[in-house]
Amino acid sequence: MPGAANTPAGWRVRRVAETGSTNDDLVREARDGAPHRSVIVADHQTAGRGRLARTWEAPPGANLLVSVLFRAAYVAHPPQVLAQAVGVAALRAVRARLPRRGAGAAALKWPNDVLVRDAKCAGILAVGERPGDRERGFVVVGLGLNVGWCPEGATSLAREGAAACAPADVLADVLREIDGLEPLPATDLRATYLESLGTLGRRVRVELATGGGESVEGDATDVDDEGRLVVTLATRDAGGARERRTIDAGDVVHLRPLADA
Ligand code: BT5
Repeated sequence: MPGAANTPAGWRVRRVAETGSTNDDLVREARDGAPHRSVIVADHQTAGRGRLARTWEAPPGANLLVSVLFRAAYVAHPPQVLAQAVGVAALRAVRARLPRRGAGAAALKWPNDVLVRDAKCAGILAVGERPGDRERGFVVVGLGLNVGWCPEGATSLAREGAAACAPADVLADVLREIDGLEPLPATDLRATYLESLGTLGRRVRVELATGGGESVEGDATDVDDEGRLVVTLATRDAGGARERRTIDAGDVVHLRPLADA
């Protein structure tokens, strides 16, 4: 593939011209024993998946569509921490290609979206199986990163003024960044993730993944060790303390910063 020569050592990258979903393919291969650090990258997906059964769109050849496999035998971090590490790696890869002003405006949105000027440039979907099973357990982390194309309301490297580049070049950057992050102890990785997260300290609305259209609004104050977002509400409990909600899954809308709230 173009740029494949840049792939850092230790990754087994397989490129396919077209598939349904690189995540589905790699999960299947992982169950069959594919090795740690296997990577599938596609020019085109016909059934690209987002979180919560949504779809991920990209025209053939325009964007990075990739899944990476971490086997529990080789990496101790739980699924949400590996997803966070790939999110930070994607953010760094995006920042490195943006003109200086854009780089400062790039941040993660909980759980792992890469935003530039509050528009989505990349998203992550992690699928873990058999947690705690050192031999057969694994996590597949899928990353869709908009290089040359984005849908209405989102953004891409091209749209943000980055020099033209191939998705394969961005993949090499992302893998190199993961190389730097994966060996870090959990506490350092957590700190790096929290530093990268534009959501903390913001007024947010979270549309909950409960199916009933429920949402909560408040201040995003923490992400716990399980990767859940802690939102402090305006309402107070019987003791006068502000109530808190801990959220497993949902969609965050960044409202104004805390300072203006
Ligand atoms: C995500 O879901 O952000 C996770 C996306 C993961 C995609 C990768 S591609 C390689 C691997 N193989 C797969 O099958 N998936 C992974 P979520 O937060 O649910 O966002 C999905 C929503 O973002 C959709 O409902 C659209 O509204 C929007 N969307 C779709 N395509 C987009 C794009 N290219 N850029 C920005 N937003 C998009």
